Amino acid sequence: MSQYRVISTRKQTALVINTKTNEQQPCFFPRKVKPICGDNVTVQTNKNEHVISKILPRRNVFARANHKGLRQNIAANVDNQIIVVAVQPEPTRDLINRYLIAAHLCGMKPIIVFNKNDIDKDFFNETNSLYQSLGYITLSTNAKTQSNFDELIDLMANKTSIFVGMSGVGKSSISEIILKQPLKTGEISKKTGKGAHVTSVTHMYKIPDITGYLIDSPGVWEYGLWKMQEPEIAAGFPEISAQNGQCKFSNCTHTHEPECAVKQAVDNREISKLRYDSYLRIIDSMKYWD
Ligand SMILES: Nc1nc2c(ncn2[C@@H]2O[C@H](COP(=O)(O)OP(=O)(O)OP(=O)(O)O)[C@@H](O)[C@H]2O)c(=O)[nH]1
Ligand SMILES: [Mg+2]
Ligand SMILES: [Zn+2]
Repeated sequence: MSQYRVISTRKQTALVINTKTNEQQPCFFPRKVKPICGDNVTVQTNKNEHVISKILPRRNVFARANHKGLRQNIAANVDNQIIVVAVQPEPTRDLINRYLIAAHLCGMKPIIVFNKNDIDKDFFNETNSLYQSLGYITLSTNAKTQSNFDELIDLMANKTSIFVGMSGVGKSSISEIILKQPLKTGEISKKTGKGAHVTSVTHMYKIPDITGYLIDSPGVWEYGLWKMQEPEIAAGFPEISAQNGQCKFSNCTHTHEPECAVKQAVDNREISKLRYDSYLRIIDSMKYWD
């Protein structure tokens, strides 16, 4: 295990933390070394200049689509993906499912946080039941009164967790509660109801007391999945994966094929129609990259 971990990057410099002493230090890196937040790195010091010489093998990488539909790395060595959604701004309809697909493909444990329950405590009742029935961990929180964060803090102990979600849902507000330190948070624009994109860079923080790391990331309006094939998308739906081997065709995409066990399960109401329709829309959205 390396002694240095990348907190954030900006152009040709990175801020790193010495994981033994907790001291922070800016470093340069050569163009061919491309460190990202969360990377374990080796640092060489000559005179007063610190240079990242090597990135140690990444356990996993959280990514998203760039503007061309290619995988763009966001953060490395992440255990938990904490998906924050709020009563306001309301999540776009496939957002949670897109994040869950990424969690599965990137090898992170997803945790769904329904924040701002002070605005409307019943807003997410059905959504919450749906994801709980699928086996996901869900929490209902309120960052204003700081209520209901004990379970989340327990889940983050000794782990690296990234907060993801739309701008203005409360990622930084929740991070502040966990870190017990102020961060930049912002008002939602009265005009658009959208967040104002307060957090501008992906930044890792050491959590006091519970020895874990927290990564706060800038909000996105729509989280884009990079170009992927149907089986990868299906793998992000546990209820669809559960039907593996049951369809007539072994390469069934569960979209148009006859004798499809998934479509059967939707008809029998064993699989939620909401989730299946979302699966179809996400597959369809891949056309956008062609
Ligand atoms: N009513 C209510 N407001 C909240 C809650 N959590 C956060 N807010 C408010 O929502 C606004 C946005 O919060 P942030 O924490 O900056 O949101 P963010 O997700 O970090 O936004 P970006 O950095 O733009 O991605 C702030 O005005 C917060 O005070 C909550 O539980 N209830
Ligand atoms: Mg923020
Ligand atoms: Zn099928």
